[in-house]
Amino acid sequence: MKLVLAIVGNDDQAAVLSALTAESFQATKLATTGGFLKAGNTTFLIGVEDNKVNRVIEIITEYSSKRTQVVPSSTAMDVGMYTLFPIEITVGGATIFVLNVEHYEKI
Ligand code: 2BA
Repeated sequence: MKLVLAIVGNDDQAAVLSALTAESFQATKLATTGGFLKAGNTTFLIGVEDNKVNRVIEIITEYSSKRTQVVPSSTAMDVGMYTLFPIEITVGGATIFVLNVEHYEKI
């Protein structure tokens, strides 16, 4: 058995959790904070049989993979006015650890 520990962005956590539970994977969701940005993120603990680890990673990748998004940005013009223009930013992504589980039981 393995423990998949996945850190995903808060924007993606609901979709990841829905997809995991739709396929009957059991997950625990922790509210966590990134050490670098000090912004909230979500850590999932998912205990699975070895042969299902790849499917769990596929789901997490599908719903939290890095993608680009176009958002409006503004710049000041010399005449004291602002103009809006679109910029492309990268959002999403996940950090995944797979740990061996030495012992597992439910009491
Ligand atoms: P990511 O590498 O995608 O990491 C996203 C979040 O995943 C991290 O949030 C942290 O909560 C977790 N994480 C990533 N790698 C980890 C590891 N080896 N062990 C435990 N947790 C881990 P933040 O720490 O707030 O980092 C946010 C983003 O800032 C990172 O995105 C990375 O692009 C950048 N970053 C992090 N540390 C950096 C550093 N020392 N220098 C430059 N950029 C850094």
